[in-house]
Amino acid sequence: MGKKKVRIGMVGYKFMGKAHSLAYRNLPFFFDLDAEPVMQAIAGRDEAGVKAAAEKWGWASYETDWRRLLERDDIDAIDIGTPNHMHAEIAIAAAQAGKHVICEKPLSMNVKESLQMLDAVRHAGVVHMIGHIYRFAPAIQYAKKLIRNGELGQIYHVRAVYLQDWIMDPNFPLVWRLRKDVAGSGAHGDLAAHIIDLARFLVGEIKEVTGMMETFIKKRPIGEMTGGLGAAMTSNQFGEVDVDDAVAFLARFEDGAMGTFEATRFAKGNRNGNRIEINGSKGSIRWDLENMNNLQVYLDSDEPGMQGFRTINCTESEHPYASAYWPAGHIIGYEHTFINMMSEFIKGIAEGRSPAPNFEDGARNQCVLEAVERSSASRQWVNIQAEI
Ligand code: 4PW
Repeated sequence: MGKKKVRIGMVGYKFMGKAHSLAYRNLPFFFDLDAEPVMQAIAGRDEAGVKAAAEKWGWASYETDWRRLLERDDIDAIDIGTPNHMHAEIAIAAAQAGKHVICEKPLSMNVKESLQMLDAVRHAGVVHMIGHIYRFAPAIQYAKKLIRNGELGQIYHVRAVYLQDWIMDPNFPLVWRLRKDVAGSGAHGDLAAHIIDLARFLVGEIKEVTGMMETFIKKRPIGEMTGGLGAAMTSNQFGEVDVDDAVAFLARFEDGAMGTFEATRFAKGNRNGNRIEINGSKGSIRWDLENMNNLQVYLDSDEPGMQGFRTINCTESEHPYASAYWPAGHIIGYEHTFINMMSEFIKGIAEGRSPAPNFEDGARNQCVLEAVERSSASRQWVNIQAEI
């Protein structure tokens, strides 16, 4: 009997469309699963653009309206790689049409929408996932294993930053990622959402937060994203930036740990500096995306005189996902985190369960995001009210 086919309909063909397409295409190269993805159709509004993407990346067909993907009975799962304001509408409609869904982060524009999305996928009984890819780095998975096995002891500190610098030029245009009506927030939903996810994955739920948000450049020329994190001006007019350029917040975790989080697009020289450090009663770990195969580990149990942070290259068979690729020491990169995530999505569909991180994780994450926004406005600590 042949493998079960999971026929994918992808919405969006820019940065995330490309990353997800590559993952579906390469997945069978590296993972021998009971099911395999079929790149059935990709959707986007601009016909020339979406047609070119379909041809280049190997999609069997294309649509210029995502709703057509839901009407087609040769599509099993919808992959949402659009700007954030479209996530809820597409995900809810997909679930109602009986399609499994994977959605880029942040899950939606606010907690209300995220809860509606969670409700829709639960009600329809479809498999759901959210694209927090950094969990799928072997080093992060291994850190989780160390923490779960108690190697770090009781966790006291989580210190996480996500630093970028691609919008620091005051003439960098006002693209969708800088518009509240399309993105919901700025560095907060785009970057802080990732480090919140890493912290939730590695340490647990956040109980309360206090934060601040800042917009350093308040007006920018109108423009649009051109792919990746590139952009072009489309007019000489200026518009108001109504999202944050940077956010910082303190957090208390349910198990007593304290956390500091910072996400910014104004940290010169940091192209994609996603870093986390966790300190426990018996040890610590440090991870940096720009060196993503390495995990730094300190363990008290090391012999006196030999104690210190050691650097583990997480490419051995003990490191989750690593052995799907190359022999030890043959490193992997950013795109492999997408392949690892898609392997879980396809496996989840074959087995009829929603792997983590799923819409519940997305909704819990959104509760933290929204609490930080409320705290920044009120200058108060805010409890996380997760009605999930
Ligand atoms: O994962 C990151 C995003 O959340 C990406 O690598 C780039 O920065 C694009 O958006 C954010």
